[in-house]
Amino acid sequence: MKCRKCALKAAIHMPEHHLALCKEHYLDWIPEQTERFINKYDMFTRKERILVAVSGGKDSLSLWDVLWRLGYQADGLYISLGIDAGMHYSRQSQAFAERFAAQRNLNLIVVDFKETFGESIPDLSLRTHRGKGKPCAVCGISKRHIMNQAARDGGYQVLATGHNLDDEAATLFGNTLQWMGEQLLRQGPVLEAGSGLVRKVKPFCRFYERETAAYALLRGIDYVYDECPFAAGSKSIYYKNLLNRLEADRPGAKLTFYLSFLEARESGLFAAHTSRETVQLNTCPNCGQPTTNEGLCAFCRQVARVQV
Ligand code: Q46
Ligand code: ZN
Ligand code: ZN
Repeated sequence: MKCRKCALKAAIHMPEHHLALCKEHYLDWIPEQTERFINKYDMFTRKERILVAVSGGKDSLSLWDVLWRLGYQADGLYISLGIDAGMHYSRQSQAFAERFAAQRNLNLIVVDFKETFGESIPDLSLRTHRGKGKPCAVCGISKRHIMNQAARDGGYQVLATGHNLDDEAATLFGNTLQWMGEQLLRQGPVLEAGSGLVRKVKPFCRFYERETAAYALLRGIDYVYDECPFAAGSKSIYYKNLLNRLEADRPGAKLTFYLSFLEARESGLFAAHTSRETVQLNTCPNCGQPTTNEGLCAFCRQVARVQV
């Protein structure tokens, strides 16, 4: 197959877009498309400061690379979770994030969870959940808390994450299976700022995972290949596998699923939830972040249970 633009041998074929491109044109296409999505969804401008949450994986590092190439003011944030039993996942992924930033002379903020809060995420989870289950619930609350805190402390207007279309379609599928109206209303390329929460954006939400992986590979970005060891057996991976089977039979199905959802949401399908969405937010007396709780926010309660 030949490149649509120059007739050289194609490096990637994207049947869902009826498009094949050579390496050079693919490495131009991804930033062009990213810029188009940034503008289409009013994500941010070149005057705003962006904090990119990087995990050391292909999506977040590729996103940071693309924003850097496009001339945006983007710094990185790496949260070391202390998931180091066996394969040293956290140490490995931090090394990839640091190497990436050093190669490009970019600013990477590192928050070491254990150093800051006294326990690694798995240890905190063991204590607060009495050893049951995985640390993902504790991890999720903690990452959201730290990302918002770091963005506020650093004066960033926007927090960008590397979620791709496969991630978004799997989340959408899970939310749809249970018709979770509020979650559906909040899911999208942009979650506006409000009540102490900075704007959150997902500039890669329309790229398939194989497209971000191809970008990282062709750009020579080194990233951590292994997933977090606690990801195995998750619902999200199960949904991704189901959707991959659908996509294999019907190329473009995931993209249609996600884009049709955005259109439906835009035209008010979940609008009934808007009024219920205006929940009273309080300020956590410990960290100053917004919370629906009276008193300490969920994160500070979690940490407080360990510190007593
Ligand atoms: S939540 Fe769970 Fe992830 Fe945290 S413990 Fe690992 S798998 S990193 S996205
Ligand atoms: Zn070409
Ligand atoms: Zn708090």
